[in-house]
Amino acid sequence: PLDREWWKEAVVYQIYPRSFNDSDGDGIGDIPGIVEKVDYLDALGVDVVWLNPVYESPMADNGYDIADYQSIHPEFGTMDDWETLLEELNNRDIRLIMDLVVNHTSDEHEWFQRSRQGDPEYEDYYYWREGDPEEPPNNWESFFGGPAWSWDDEREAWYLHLFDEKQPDLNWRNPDVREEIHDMMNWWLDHGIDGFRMDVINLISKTEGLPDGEHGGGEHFIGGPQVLEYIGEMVDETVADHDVMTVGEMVGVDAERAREYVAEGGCGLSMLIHFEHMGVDTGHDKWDLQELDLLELKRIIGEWQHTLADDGWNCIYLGNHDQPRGVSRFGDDGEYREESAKMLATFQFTLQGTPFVFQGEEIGMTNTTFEDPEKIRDVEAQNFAEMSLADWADDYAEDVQPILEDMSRDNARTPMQWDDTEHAGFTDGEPWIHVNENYDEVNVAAARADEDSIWHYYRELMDLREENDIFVYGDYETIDREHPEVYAYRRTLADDELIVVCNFFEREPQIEMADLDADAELVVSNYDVDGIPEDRVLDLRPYEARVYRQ
Ligand code: TEU
Repeated sequence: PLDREWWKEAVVYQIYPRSFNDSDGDGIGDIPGIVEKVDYLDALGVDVVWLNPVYESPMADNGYDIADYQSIHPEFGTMDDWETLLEELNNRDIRLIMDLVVNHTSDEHEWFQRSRQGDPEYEDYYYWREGDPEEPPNNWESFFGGPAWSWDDEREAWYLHLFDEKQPDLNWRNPDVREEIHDMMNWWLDHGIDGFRMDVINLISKTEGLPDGEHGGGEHFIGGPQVLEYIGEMVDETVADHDVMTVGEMVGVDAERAREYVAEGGCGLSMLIHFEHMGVDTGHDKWDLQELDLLELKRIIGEWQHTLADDGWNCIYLGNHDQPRGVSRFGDDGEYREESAKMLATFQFTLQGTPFVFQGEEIGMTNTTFEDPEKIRDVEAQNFAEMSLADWADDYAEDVQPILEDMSRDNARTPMQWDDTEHAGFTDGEPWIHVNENYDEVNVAAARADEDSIWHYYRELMDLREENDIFVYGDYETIDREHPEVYAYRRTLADDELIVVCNFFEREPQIEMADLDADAELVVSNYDVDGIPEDRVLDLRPYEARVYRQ
């Protein structure tokens, strides 16, 4: 019997609220703007919305710096607006999961304000170290570049921040901190949400004494000594009695490690967002873009598919608000934009796991341009540009701009392209970040009007997945692992079988599919396909994808 769960069968749609739809003309997307689009989400056919942070925040990291976990930032609306959103989604059988950001708060959170004043109740809510204001307490580095410590003049001490200096890390060793967080989570659960996406949740435990480390100190805070205990306790105290989904975002986790979080006997999460496949086209760091290593992609995906096959569950994504646009990165955003976006969607929807679709993917939104550094919005990209120009780059346009155009998180954060009117129909005001120039061609209205569009292709995949258990639950097996251009695999469930063939390149490779039946049924493809050749050698066109059933 299948180990059924609604969240295994669901398709999750990620909304980055700042860039989704602006209802009041201030140029910033908001919750009433999402409410205006619930029928859109329903028409697309998604089952769950994951909402990026909408809480009170000074917005140093677009809401991942939270000043109050139990209120909505006025730019996004009110708690009443949020209630309306939940109700309107639920009326359409769409569930809602919220972003839980508890590795750190904003420095403007009341806890930090009191902590920096030395209030005895709060003094140990964060990691403070006294000492020489010229020399940080250890050599840990921030994910956004530079040291992970800042000096606070008020408390006259250093505080730890693994991200921006406005994102101090919470001290999870302190039981009061953990209890506050559990209470807050229960408050949201009482409001009727269907789960959490847990931001960098495997960073919450740090090695006692905060010693120096190698490589920026990661070994002392990635999957730290008590991380399983803290997450397990959090699960027990909050979600355990609710039928909800929990998605841990985890840096530096491989499939074997993942079992400790999502498999039987682990700490109880439903699935996790890992980063392994985000490295298949980069070199020494995220900014160093290389050609896609398809064999490496097969190795990583295969490893995760096998390791979590019968115990645990995968989350399948190719892009989100922290990554460049999937079609620009793994496909082609020029001549073969439509074909490659459909191929990537085919791939995503035919692996075992829950697909996470990031807003705009369903219309093949692409990376954008940064010819003027004034267009940069993201703190990580800003730091990168500044540090590059200080360290090694001679010229912004020549050295920095091309890298940002490939890899900046802002690529994913340009406004959702609804139609071909001004600002792509996103706002009546001035958008907080520029709209991608291609909005007159790439937009929802055009995509919905064209039966062959990427949008309709996503719809078709969602129907297939809903109607056929094999898409969700079938076992996975790689075919022709060494083929350098084509990623092919088999899914099996009882005597049902799918054969998936994806060409990841513009080149036109052949692949021999010895096990393909002469009368296999073509279930879906991004091209018109003739019958199966007698010798079983398939000639594939640029970015061609086919799914057969036999
Ligand atoms: O991201 C975690 C994370 O590791 C990323 O910051 C990653 O290092 C970076 O984006 C690579 O470019 C989460 C959120 O998704 C992200 O938006 C936040 O900035 C970050 O945590 C801090 O809360």
